[in-house]
Amino acid sequence: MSLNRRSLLIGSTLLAGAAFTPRFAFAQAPAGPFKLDPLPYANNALEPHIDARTMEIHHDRHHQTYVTNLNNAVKDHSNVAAMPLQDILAKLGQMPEGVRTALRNSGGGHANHAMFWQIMGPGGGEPDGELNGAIQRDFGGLSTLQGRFNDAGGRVFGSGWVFVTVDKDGKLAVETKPNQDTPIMDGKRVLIGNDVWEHAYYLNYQNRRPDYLRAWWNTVNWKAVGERYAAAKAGTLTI
Ligand code: MN3
Repeated sequence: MSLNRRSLLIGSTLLAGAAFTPRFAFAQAPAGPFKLDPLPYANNALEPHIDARTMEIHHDRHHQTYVTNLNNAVKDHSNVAAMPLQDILAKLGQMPEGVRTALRNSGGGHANHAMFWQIMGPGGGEPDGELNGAIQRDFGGLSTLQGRFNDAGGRVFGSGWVFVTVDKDGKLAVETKPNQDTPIMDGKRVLIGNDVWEHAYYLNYQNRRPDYLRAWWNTVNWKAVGERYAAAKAGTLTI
């Protein structure tokens, strides 16, 4: 290796180290197979429907905690750590008993929130193509789907989620789950879901969950949902 090339490589390594050190120092996340992706838009991108402070706390603290606890749960179980999250969730009954509840709560929390950030975004548009056809076929229209979803989400007692599931034939259905459970635990796939834990809406809406449920539809990114629908039918949708 020439001296110049060697110097260049050392220089690059130092530069890369300098660039990455603050990020690791800030995140303080333990090593593990599961990662928190950054929000795919700015914290304030969903205002006025969801405020920037709620997004920041929800993503950077709540979701990070699920990821941290999930990594902690698998750290002494290398066979589980190597599994895709959707397989862990679909096979909870086969997971090591000592970490099964942690996998359920933190694994479910990671899957639910990763889906949640992905299906929201600014300038959401409206459902089209095959997805729109399925909504017409299974609900008679988007407003009926929204009404059933909001009613179901309003009836969740305590903390939980309301989902639209999609089966491999593309059929849609509304269902709810308590806590951080997900239809993935029943071998199903989630098209969309809304978080009805109070941390998702309390700063702006306090006890007015129905108002949050109605406003939330303004944040749905229908292009992303259409892609999830196509992936579900193709059998490639993971979480
Ligand atoms: Mn949440």
